[in-house]
Amino acid sequence: MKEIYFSGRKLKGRLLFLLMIASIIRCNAINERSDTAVVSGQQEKNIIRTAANITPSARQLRWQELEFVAFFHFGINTFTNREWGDGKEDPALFNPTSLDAFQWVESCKKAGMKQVILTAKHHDGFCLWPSKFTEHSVKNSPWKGGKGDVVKEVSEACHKLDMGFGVYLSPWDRNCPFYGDSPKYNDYFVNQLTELLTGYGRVDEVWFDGACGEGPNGKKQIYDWERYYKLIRSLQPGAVIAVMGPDVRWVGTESGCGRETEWSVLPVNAQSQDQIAASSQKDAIFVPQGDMTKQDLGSRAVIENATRLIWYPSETDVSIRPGWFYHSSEDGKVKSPEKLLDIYFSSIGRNSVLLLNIPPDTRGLINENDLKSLFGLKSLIDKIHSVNYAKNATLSSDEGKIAQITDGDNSTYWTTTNEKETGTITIKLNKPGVIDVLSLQENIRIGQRVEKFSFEYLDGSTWKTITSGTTIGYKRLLRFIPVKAQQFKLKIEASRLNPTISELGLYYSKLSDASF
Ligand code: FUL
Repeated sequence: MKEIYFSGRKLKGRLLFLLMIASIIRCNAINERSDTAVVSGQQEKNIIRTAANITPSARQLRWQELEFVAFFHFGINTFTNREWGDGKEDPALFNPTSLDAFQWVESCKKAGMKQVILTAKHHDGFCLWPSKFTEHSVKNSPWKGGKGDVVKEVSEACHKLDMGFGVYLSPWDRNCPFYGDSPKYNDYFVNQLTELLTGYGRVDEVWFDGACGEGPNGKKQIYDWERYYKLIRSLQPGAVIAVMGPDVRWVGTESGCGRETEWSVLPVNAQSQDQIAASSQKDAIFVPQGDMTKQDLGSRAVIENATRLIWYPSETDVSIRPGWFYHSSEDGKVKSPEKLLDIYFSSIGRNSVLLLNIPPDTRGLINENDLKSLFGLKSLIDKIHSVNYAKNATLSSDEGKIAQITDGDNSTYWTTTNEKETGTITIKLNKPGVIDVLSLQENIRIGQRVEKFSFEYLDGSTWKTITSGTTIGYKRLLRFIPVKAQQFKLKIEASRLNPTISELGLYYSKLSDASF
């Protein structure tokens, strides 16, 4: 009895101890985010190991998988024929004759896009919703007798069509009299943000533009970014905050052309960012700083000098027309499907999300010319992806079984064993085939790792290089002159820890003239 009593107490004590340890581990797990890590003072090997294990947050992963997002630049500029309004416009000018937000969103869905972002307020301060905090808005326009709300119409179309919905809210405001009176404008901005985040259902992306044309003698507004971010996190926890935000980085150009070497793990060096992180317990917030236009943002040489690393993936914004807003003079200057396909390869194909602007016209419709190009692009993309020649091929590797890399599920993947940083995948077709596109994906759920790869074909008994690259990330697409062969080989030549490949596609775009 005694014995049992004692061992029972011991067991109870042990259980309590285990529970205590488990709860400590759990607390640490809650506080420890996988999308950021401190690396200051560490040795090179440890920094690379840490970088390889940084992964996207759930909201970043959802966003990355969208691949293709629409930007709608629409507002008072549409009716004044300008790109940057001065905030002095008469709201009476805003009068679309047949606005149909469903047409906008449905067209984007048909084109293969998964989310839209609307310019709820551009630099002119004119609000596309009837904000309580300004008179510069649709409520003082003749459209729908001042009872209209473009944000409502677009958000409802998105929710109905199962498309993501995002808002662009320009911090720079040329109409608001408080702009430059920092605390007062921050309150005004937070009030507007609150209206947008509480009145329109789920919001998936909040886009803060960094542009400000005030110049050296203009108004100086100190934005309370941390306050804005905390508000978004509490009201719309699933939304990514882009550009002047901690989740999504501007690729650094508006040409549609991203970097060939595009890392999603970047350093955050500024002291102030660590202070902000320390003051925020569970969800550290980093105010983006530094020059996003630099070519090398995440190489070993760059991250080795970092104090902290974060997952900070790139978004490529570009307009289908020369301008961001609609101008009838640009009706003949809409980018062709072929040009858009180049952009597709140099953005989505370079580890980025493509944010393509399609500005609705003065009727309040996506213009026919833009639709033609958009749908033209969609058929080119579909044509390329119609057959994945790797799907029925025999796949082998120096690491064994790899059937899961053509299953369309980017969470199943090939990798190496024993910390091997290189590896080879061989693809043998049933009969010789012609290909001119290689599509690769890493499993970013466990990090971005591949640093160098090459792709070869077997010519007789000699392996010859077709193409090569550096980073892969979420997706890497490469085009090349058509090659006819039966055997191909992907060689991962350098990686940060074990490389992964989650999907591999071999396609024939039939877009070049070469005939076989
Ligand atoms: C820039 C703005 O100034 C343009 O008007 C446009 O909105 C573009 C997406 O961002 O910074």
